[in-house]
Amino acid sequence: MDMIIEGLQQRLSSVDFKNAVVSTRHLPELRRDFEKLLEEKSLDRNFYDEIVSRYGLQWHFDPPDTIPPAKSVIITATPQPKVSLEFLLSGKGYYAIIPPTYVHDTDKKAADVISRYLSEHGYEVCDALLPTKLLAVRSGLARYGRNNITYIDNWGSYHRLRAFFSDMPCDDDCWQEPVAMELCNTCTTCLKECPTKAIQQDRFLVNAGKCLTFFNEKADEFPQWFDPEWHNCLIGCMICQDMCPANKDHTAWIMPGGEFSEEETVMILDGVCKDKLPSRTIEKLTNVCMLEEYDLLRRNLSVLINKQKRSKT
Ligand code: B12
Ligand code: SF4
Ligand code: SF4
Repeated sequence: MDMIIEGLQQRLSSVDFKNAVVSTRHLPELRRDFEKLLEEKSLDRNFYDEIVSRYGLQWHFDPPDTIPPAKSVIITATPQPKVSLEFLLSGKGYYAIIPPTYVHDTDKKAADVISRYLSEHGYEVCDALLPTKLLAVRSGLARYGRNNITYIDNWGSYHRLRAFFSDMPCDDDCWQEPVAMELCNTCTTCLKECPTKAIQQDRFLVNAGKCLTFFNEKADEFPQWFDPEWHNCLIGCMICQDMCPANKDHTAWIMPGGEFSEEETVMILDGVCKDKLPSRTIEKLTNVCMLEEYDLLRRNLSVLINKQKRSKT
């Protein structure tokens, strides 16, 4: 392996990141992977347009010109736990889980470490908006689960991915066909347990238009067919990850993320405008990256609290 790339790996691993580096010459192939899904209609174009506009997915299949011509893509992964929040209401405590990957403060850490290291060698770095799961798997850093989420040895799916462009050359890489975990050949747990049947036998790609996350990450009312009992996290869903045997050593990894007083809980449930929240509430929500999702919390939290109330009676 190139000495500079090896040094980068060492620097990142000293702060608990794993990484892979691939050449930008593979980007047309990544673009083709996508176009194929649209051509085969595994991905409905209208639905995908909605996803693109909701998440601002203007993919950088052509690297931006903010740095000298990019020659490589660096993909990083860092372990991440679930975060648990407690909300007090009518003298009782209600719990809400934030799945791994929603807390994104590690992105800046990855960028800083890479940027510092590469500048020592005369190279630059910038963010890359690319399909990170596909990149992680094609670079050999991760493998897909049947649930469409990526898995990394020792971390399971409890990790956050990120991608960066650099002008650092990378002539030799481990670019490969996408692979799924061997365990998925004999397991159908996620297929059976997904409450909305978004994971299907006849296709690998998750049916994103059925996934709980698709609904609880947008502010509209839940659709008629949606059973509120399915909702299991403050945002997103953990069923296909927590039921997965490849995650058995990680599912209990939960970090406390803060407690919200009765007054704060009522304010959230009443949908008090974000800028009218007390600074301590803003701080707590910011710490777990939930201030940016504030508009979703009123509905999502109330569904969770009602579910817990039902199970307590
Ligand atoms: C849009 C989006 C969603 C949408 C739609 C997802 C989709 N598949 O279209 C919705 C809202 C449904 C969603 C849900 C979730 N998401 Co999301 N999502 C994204 C986002 C922003 C873009 C992903 C995208 O468009 N992918 C397009 C699809 C086509 O790519 P793909 O899923 O990798 O599909 C490839 C494979 O299917 C492969 N393939 C096809 N056939 C076959 C056959 C075989 C055998 C194999 C091996 C592979 C293979 O080819 C496809 C690409 O060509 C990314 C961020 C990013 N920059 O990538 C996060 C991201 C992928 N999401 C993430 C997460 C965590 C989730 C949730 C688990 C959220 C949660 N905890 O509640 C759920 C999981 C749902 C699921 N089971 O997949 C993480 C993934 C982390 C990880 N370790 O995998 C990301 C990277 C965000 C992050 N901040 O970290 N998500
Ligand atoms: S639950 Fe089973 S099939 Fe699904 S991702 Fe995990 S190991 Fe694979
Ligand atoms: S995140 Fe939930 S709804 Fe989406 S595929 Fe997994 S289990 Fe199904």
